[in-house]
Amino acid sequence: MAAPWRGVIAEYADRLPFEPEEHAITLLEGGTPLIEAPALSEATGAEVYVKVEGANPTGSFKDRGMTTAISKVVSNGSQAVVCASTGNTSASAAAYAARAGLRCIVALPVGKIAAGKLAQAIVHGAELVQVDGNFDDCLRLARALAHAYPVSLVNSVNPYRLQGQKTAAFEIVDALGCAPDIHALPVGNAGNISAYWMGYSEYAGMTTAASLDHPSARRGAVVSTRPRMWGFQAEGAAPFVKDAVVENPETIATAIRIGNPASWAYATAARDDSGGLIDAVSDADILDAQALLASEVGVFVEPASAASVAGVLKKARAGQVPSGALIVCTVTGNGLKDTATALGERELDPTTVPAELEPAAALLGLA
Ligand code: AN7
Repeated sequence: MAAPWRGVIAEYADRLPFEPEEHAITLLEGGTPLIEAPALSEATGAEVYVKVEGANPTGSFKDRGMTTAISKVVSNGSQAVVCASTGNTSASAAAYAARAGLRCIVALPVGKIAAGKLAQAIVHGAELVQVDGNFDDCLRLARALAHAYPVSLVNSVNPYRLQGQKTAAFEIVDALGCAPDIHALPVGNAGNISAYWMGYSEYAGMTTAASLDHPSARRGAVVSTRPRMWGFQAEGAAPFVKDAVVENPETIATAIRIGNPASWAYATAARDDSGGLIDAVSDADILDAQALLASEVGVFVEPASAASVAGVLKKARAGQVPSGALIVCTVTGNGLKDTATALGERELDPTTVPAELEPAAALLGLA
């Protein structure tokens, strides 16, 4: 039997900037499923897999970067952390801070957080500040608090966040035995696309703009190729596509409702150095992709997560997906975080019958 998964810091210790004596704050994040998606392969003429990051302890990819960021905060002796969030960062920060016994302050855009994520922050004991503004305003506030007071910022501008998040690329190469031809993922604050590119590059023996100056980043090559990075934003929150800050971002995919991405330069480098692209998808396409993932692939993701799949389907419709290409789509967060959006206009009151065979069978059309 394979050894039990130990969390990303222990699993990739030789590639992360931690010393053996540093204590890892972990909830055994990572080691998430990489699932073949025949329905997507059929729709695109490619070979498509989904990396299911909703299987992480708090239900999103943020846990990979939070184990590293919070572990460093603890090593450095800080007692409190702060973050801005569209929901998943705060859920993850709250859980890891609770585990570490730290105070956790989160700044959230009022009224724009999915209910499940808000519940997570509250239940894990975070201190919430609702901001009358959007995520970009929240991040400005969080940075200012961390600058002026003894609290550590754990947004992805903290370099240890991207260090942890790069492990998802390692897992994909470890599972496939090679790098994919194309890696697709949603883009919000643009940390994750930068982190994946760093991970793929390190396995290929190369460094990137986002790499830390640490010897672990320069170990030998494991594979010789890297994927093209395909990032997808929501049309109403697409600063990369417009090549300008979006002052009032709007999308049903609240997780990526971000108009001024913090990792703008790293993500631009990831896109260009990989020969990739960052495009936008409509809210309608996002919801269609979310429904298709649920009904045909068997994976329930939150709306923002479906942007990666919506983007690949859009490119396939435009004839821009190379036939037979090996494609991995990261689906970043769990669908249970935002059931209201997923249910939308659907019928929620199935007909009631007595618990008896005949009426039930008749109703189901089985009789
Ligand atoms: C499900 O939680 O920014 O491009 O504050 O929750 O690395 O920002 C979340 C982002 C994609 C975008 N999918 O990733 C936050 C936050 C989901 C997300 C993204 C987010 P980045």
